[in-house]
Amino acid sequence: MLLRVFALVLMLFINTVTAAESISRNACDGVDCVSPVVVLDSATKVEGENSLKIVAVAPCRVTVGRFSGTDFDNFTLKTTAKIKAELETGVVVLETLVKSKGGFYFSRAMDQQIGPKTQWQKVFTRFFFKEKERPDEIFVNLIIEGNGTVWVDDINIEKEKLPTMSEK
Ligand SMILES: [Ca+2]
Repeated sequence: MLLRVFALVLMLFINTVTAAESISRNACDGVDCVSPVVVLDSATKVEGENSLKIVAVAPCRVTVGRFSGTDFDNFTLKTTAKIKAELETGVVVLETLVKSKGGFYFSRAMDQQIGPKTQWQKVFTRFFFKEKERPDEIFVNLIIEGNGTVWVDDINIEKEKLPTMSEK
């Protein structure tokens, strides 16, 4: 009996709470509210014709490079990128995200954070692969922990052979 009364009170409470009034709405007919915005920038770059300019109004993670996997055999995957920041707040961190056997694994350059205001700087991450491991896909991401503008250019994926016991 007590349980029934409790259930009735709970239902009345839920009905009262769900009588909400919309105060703002995004009909998703445009991209004005989308962040970050990524555009090509031919004026601010370190190589080639453009860089990627990312304008974020809120903290976010954005993929700026996507590479197919390769066979690794006792190699280290080194990702390098050049980054420039004009953030209002916070920093930007380079991240390598590896998709392998259905899972995602990351390496972040936490010791090389860029920002809030920094000129072009080269940063890197390292990812160690054991023998016969093969990443399906490699993603290069920027984690923007703040808001403002970030540029990225000249992203490279390198394979570094680890020294063998006889080379050490
Ligand atoms: Ca470029």
